[in-house]
Amino acid sequence: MYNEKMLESMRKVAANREANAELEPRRMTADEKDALLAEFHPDYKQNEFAILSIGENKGEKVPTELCELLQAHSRISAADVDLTKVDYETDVLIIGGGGAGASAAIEADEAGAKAMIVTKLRIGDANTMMAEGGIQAADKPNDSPAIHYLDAFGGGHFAAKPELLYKLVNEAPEAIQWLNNLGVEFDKTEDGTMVTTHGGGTSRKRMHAAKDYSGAEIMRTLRDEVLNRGIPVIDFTAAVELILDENGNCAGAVLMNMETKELLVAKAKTVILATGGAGRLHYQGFPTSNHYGATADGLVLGYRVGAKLLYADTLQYHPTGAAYPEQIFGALVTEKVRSIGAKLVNADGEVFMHPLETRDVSAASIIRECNARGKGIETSDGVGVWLDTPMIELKNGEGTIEKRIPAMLRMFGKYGIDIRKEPILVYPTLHYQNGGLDINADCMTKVENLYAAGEVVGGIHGRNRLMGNSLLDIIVFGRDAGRAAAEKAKDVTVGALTLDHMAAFDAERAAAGLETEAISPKLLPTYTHGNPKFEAK
Ligand code: MEZ
Repeated sequence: MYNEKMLESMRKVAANREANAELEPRRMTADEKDALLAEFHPDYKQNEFAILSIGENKGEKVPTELCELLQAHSRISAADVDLTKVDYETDVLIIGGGGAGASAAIEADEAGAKAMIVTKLRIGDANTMMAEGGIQAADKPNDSPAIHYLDAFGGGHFAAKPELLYKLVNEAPEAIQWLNNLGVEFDKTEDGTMVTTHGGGTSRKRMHAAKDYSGAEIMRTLRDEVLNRGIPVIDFTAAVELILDENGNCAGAVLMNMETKELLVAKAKTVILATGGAGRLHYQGFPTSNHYGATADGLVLGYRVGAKLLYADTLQYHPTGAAYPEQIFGALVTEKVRSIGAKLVNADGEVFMHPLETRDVSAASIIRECNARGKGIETSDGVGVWLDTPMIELKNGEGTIEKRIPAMLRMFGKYGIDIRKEPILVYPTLHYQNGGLDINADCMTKVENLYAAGEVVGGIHGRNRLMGNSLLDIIVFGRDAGRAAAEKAKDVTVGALTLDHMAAFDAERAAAGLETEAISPKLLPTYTHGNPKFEAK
């Protein structure tokens, strides 16, 4: 357990708790934030990025690990695939079984299209399941989509695509109602009013939650709906290459059975990529809060057929990943812990920042406290700062933690840490890819009939995302993509299928003088003996 130095620091935290609970730390100015980010946020470490030599974003920088995958060789050779033998035929093919994929499938089905989900793991094995603190929607009298827009636009450094953010905030209240009607058990007061809280960077309380397992509750409901509707779900089957038709339109995917490695052909009128994020690439050696399959597959598949990326150089490091004990290193400690009253405290028991700055600013502030100011608490695995959880009950009364954040109580309780009585150690963890595939307001990429929804998309949030806007975007854009792809499918006649883009991409790589042995999509992370926690090769 804790060594003497940690215990001594913990005593300082306890001694200052009452005074710290009363403190109202000031928010940073815009200039202070800019300076902090430039010096301490991982996105600004130039040597961790590489320039793409081929593809639609040639000349732009992306994380080194992603660059390798985007320029890699395919897992298959075109000669291994008989495109005349079609194994599955559908109107709308949805690649990915998380919240965005499930929402898309439900709406495509609702619109009368034949929809089918393929997923390399099982439906619900996705980052949606891991989201904890809530989902934003401006549906209270003191709030509006316009205020929601301003919060998100500012939090994302004014870089969000306006037409996408507009849809996100305007369709949010209806998205909550849709989920509520499907059966999501949102937290409500006795009269049925939804309980809402703040998140980092929100000017109104608009975070709707199901305790601190909001994503799991939403995914449970969506999965039930998909299965109840009888929508086919082909699990343990990965998409390893997209298929175009002779006109250059997306027309399906080559699938690979994850166990037998058998290759299958899925032909479709429209395709939706809903493959999620990339945390398991462990950029810059960070641990991650992401699920096991988050390996940037959709970015690779889309990029190879000519889709464009937007802001692929910007990642989100959630400020509070568990830094101790090592069994849960990097696991998400929901922002809701701070929303309901816990503050971040350094080794000397000092509150060093406002607890609800936006995520990039909060993460950079913690990194500065530990690495430049020497005020972190050293653990066997690294360093962290305290998140003073007992402060929650000091402010809100006994029983609040069990009622509002029971999953946190249980996660730390398993290792003998009672978060009602002791603070916990946290440090930023790789949580979200802010960037991804560029889409238009109809959710279509640059490639005709190829749609995208969820974390694989870039541009909705700009260069930083606010808490709770991801659970929202998977629902809003999942549903929109499902409807749009179903509508489009009505007018599509698929031409002869081809994998010619593979040879073209190989030729471009060769012409650029690029030599690589890398193969993508990665599909699953590799954990080696050298660095069992984060190495993904
Ligand atoms: O939006 C998120 O990333 C989220 C809800 C995370 C959390 O802190 O709970």
